[in-house]
Amino acid sequence: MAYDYAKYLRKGKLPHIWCAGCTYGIVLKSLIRAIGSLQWDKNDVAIVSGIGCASRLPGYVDFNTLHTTHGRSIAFATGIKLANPNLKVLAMGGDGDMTAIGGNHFIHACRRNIDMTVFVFNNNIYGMTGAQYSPTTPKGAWATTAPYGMTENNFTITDLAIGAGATFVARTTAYHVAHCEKTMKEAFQHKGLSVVEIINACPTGFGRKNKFKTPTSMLLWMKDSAVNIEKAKKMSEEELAGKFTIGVLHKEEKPEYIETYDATVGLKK
Ligand SMILES: Cc1ncc(C[n+]2csc(CCOP(=O)(O)OP(=O)(O)O)c2C)c(N)n1
Ligand code: SF4
Repeated sequence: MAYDYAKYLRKGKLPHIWCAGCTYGIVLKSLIRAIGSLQWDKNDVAIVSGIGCASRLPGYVDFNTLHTTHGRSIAFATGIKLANPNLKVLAMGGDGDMTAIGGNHFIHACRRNIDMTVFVFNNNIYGMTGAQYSPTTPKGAWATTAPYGMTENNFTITDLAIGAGATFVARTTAYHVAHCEKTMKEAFQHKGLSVVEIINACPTGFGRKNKFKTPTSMLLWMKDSAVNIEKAKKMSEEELAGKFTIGVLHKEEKPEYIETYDATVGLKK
């Protein structure tokens, strides 16, 4: 039987604005399935985004949602969680939103270990504003602001998150739909700050100018380049060249921010 996505969608907000071949729609469906299978009440979920193509996503889903300012979703989400710790809070945004203008909020959320989930939709570019390079644009890649090729070194989002103290860090892709849903679920169930980098395709802004002639070729690149972290442990450096890992890359238990705060100021014994 087909999955009933409709009960989680705001029909009045459709059709969506994403380009044909954009993978954000695939990820939106994974998100709905992940939350649906956890059987969370819609009213208990708050989804917050900044600005960008990725950040349009909460507008289409029927939860408590907030579309905020560029790079500030984590700050708003932190406020929501502090005001109502019973809510399940998800902050989401593109690589530009989360690691450029919102980079400061990102690292400090990881450091604090507040109990919420952060999804970074990494399409290697600023999609919405016309393909300017972001902190994840690979060296040498074309962008409107790097017409001769990107010269800066790029972030590895998951390394950044682990280094800053996030207690659950994972990577998945829009191609690996079942894996994406499973990883989202695991992140939601983790107590503390969880970060999931989701590799996405922006055929309009990135693909067609970076040797991906079709949206399909971008999905095939994800299929061919992703190696499960468990398998990667048994592979040599040469075998892993040009590949990236998917799966849970880091997981640990650490005191959660709100519980620590409440105990420290005497709100909870
Ligand atoms: C303060 C501020 N600076 C710049 C912008 C312009 N702006 C809107 S979206 C965006 C980039 C979004 O890129 P990314 O977060 O990677 O998301 P994508 O569109 O690729 O999903 C920028 C620079 C803005 N809205 N506000
Ligand atoms: S510009 Fe890129 S990220 Fe934005 S909707 Fe189009 S394909 Fe998707």
